[in-house]
Amino acid sequence: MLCRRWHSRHPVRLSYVTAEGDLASSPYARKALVCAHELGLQSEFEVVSVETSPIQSSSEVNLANPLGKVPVLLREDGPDLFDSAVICEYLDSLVAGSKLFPQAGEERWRSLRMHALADGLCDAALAVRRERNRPPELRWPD
Ligand SMILES: N[C@@H](CCC(=O)N[C@@H](CS)C(=O)NCC(=O)O)C(=O)O
Repeated sequence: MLCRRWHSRHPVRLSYVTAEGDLASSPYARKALVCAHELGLQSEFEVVSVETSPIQSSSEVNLANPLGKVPVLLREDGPDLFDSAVICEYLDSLVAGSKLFPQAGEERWRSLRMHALADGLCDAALAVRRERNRPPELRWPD
């Protein structure tokens, strides 16, 4: 656990991967944290750092998310939430009047389109990192 600050207005825990001291090596977790910052909610959370990957599972993460992936939002007043897109929308719903994700109309499709683009960038970043972590003799030449 890296951060034990706890503000109970929104009793939730945001859980994400770390590696070598990097606070948010998961791009999806980083995206959710950006939403939390944009909404002014960053100090409302206790952030828990958990190592998880396809070859190293975490029982804490598995309990909260049957897919075994981070980020997960642990809530005391409802089921834990995943994945990052759902967490981002949930965080948005906590702030009255501030809508990163408008509920209807063309603005909603615009924001969901941008979110899909962000997820695609996360997918690409993860694919690059996984490839770089493979032994050199097992990597694709380019
Ligand atoms: N679609 C998910 C993807 C989450 C994801 O792939 N997280 C990775 C870390 S970047 C993970 O936990 N991987 C563990 C595993 O694949 O077992 C989201 O948006 O939250």
